[in-house]
Amino acid sequence: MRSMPDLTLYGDANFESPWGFHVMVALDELGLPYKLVPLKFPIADDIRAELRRHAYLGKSPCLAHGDIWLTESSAISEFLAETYAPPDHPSLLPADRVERARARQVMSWLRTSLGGLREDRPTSSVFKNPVSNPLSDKGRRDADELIRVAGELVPAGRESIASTWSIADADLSLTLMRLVANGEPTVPSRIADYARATWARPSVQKYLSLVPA
Ligand SMILES: N[C@@H](CCC(=O)N[C@@H](CS)C(=O)NCC(=O)O)C(=O)O
Repeated sequence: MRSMPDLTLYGDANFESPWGFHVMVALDELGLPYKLVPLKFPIADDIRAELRRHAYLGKSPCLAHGDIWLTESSAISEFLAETYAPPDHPSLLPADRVERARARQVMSWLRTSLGGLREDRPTSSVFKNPVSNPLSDKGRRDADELIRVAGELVPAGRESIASTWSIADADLSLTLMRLVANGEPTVPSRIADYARATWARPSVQKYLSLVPA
């Protein structure tokens, strides 16, 4: 019998971090059990010191895999994808080199852009309480750009960016849900359906079931 991996995730106690979402969905997609240590922000000094001691950065999410501690959500999911790879585990990233590069492009873009949209439509409005305030000019521009890019990335009739679902779809769908869950009328139904398909995955539904009210 294969031994259980020794995995501990230091994650956001409020379940509002898109990066925590990314790692929890990744762990669940791979079928990996883990212990969750919920952190309140700002991170307490003693815990930050412990994270820094092991992972250099005192940030969340931080995954401890035995004595390997990592922060930065996409570094964590890439490490998990390589450590728990097919055929024993589902693939977290596309098998095809070019599709994998595209998935990484999307993940990197979503971590460094669309700040106006993230501010206007925080994850709390997706996971907990929808909002109805109008988008700011920056939020509107970000929303239009997101809709344009998603429309090009996801071919008609497909529920994933690549030929198979990948963890980049979790990130893109969460970003789209900032609009869809708040009733934004300009999201084409094909793109809203794409985001909702990821939302219906057991990994995402499990995450949502853990979000405190
Ligand atoms: N780029 C990082 C973002 C990590 C991050 O900003 N984490 C925040 C919480 S969402 C944090 O740890 N804040 C506490 C701090 O910086 O002191 C990732 O993808 O994991």
